[in-house]
Amino acid sequence: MYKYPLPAPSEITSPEAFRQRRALVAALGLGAAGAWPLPASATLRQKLSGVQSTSYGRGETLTSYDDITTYNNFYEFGTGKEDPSQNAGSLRTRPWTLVVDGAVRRPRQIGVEDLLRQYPLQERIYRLRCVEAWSMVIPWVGFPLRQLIDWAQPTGSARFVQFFSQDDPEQMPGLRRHVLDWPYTEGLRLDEARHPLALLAVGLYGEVLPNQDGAPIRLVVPWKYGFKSIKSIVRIRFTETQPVSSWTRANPDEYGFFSNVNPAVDHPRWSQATERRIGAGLFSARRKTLMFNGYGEEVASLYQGMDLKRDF
Ligand SMILES: Nc1nc2c(c(=O)[nH]1)N[C@H]1C(S)=C(S)[C@@H](COP(=O)(O)O)O[C@H]1N2
Ligand SMILES: [Mo]
Repeated sequence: MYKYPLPAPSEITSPEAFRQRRALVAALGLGAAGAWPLPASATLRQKLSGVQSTSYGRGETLTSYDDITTYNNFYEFGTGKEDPSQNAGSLRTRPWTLVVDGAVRRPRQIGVEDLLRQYPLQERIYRLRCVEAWSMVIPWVGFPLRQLIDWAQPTGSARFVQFFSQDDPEQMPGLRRHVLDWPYTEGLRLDEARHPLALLAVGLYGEVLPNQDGAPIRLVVPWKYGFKSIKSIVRIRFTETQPVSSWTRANPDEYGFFSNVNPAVDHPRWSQATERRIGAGLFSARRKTLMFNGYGEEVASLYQGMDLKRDF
């Protein structure tokens, strides 16, 4: 019923096809071969069907498709903001197998297409607040992570969920540089992961997720700093002990396990009190960052009794 129309591999611009097209453009005199503006990662944009609209974030001013897909953090494709849109064309997103294992009654491997047939897709507009003090408003398409967790049936001893990104250096050139301890990994407490706001996203703006935004499936946890929203997930593992995420391993003084958006806890090297909205213009006022990125009413109860300055 809910179709997930994936681009056939033949529809994705291969490096060969890109070079051929560039040669054609040059031959037709449409521009200098080196100046063709199409990024190498250009894929055909493809609409998702059967997407239910929801009231999440309705009325907010959306960040443009262009900004959402050209200003990215995805270190597997380079550390510059424009690197992912330039380089992520080499990621093969079909077929794609997701492994669900660890402390679950029903460990499995499932193809993304099959997974998507199981769950209705919803559109949800969420704010994304990066730890670098910028933010965007993104119309995601996906389904609650909780549905997949219930399907896997964690055992009574499961207390955390750990996520792993794809880590093939053939497809992800950034993996050759040891800027992080690969594969990129993140974790949530099981009750956080089961919170209704936590989303597994497969699209944005009603279309299949572009590679640079974490195709074919990525996490979105809107009350936490952007780096918790791990991209291009290949494995979800349930654990009894708290997993160590890539950013915490890289620098435990700067990035804690929880990483809830918190204007009262500064990053050691800069303030988290305000943020810059991408696309709002260079001279627009900075916004005050809200506790839990403004989702406190929904999520604050998860942290009752905790000292969020210590558990940052
Ligand atoms: N695998 C992986 N996931 C990742 C990252 C990354 O480098 N690798 N960057 C994170 C950071 S820091 C942010 S802010 C968001 C950015 O998501 P976007 O580029 O879709 O806006 O992705 C997060 N997920
Ligand atoms: Mo980020």
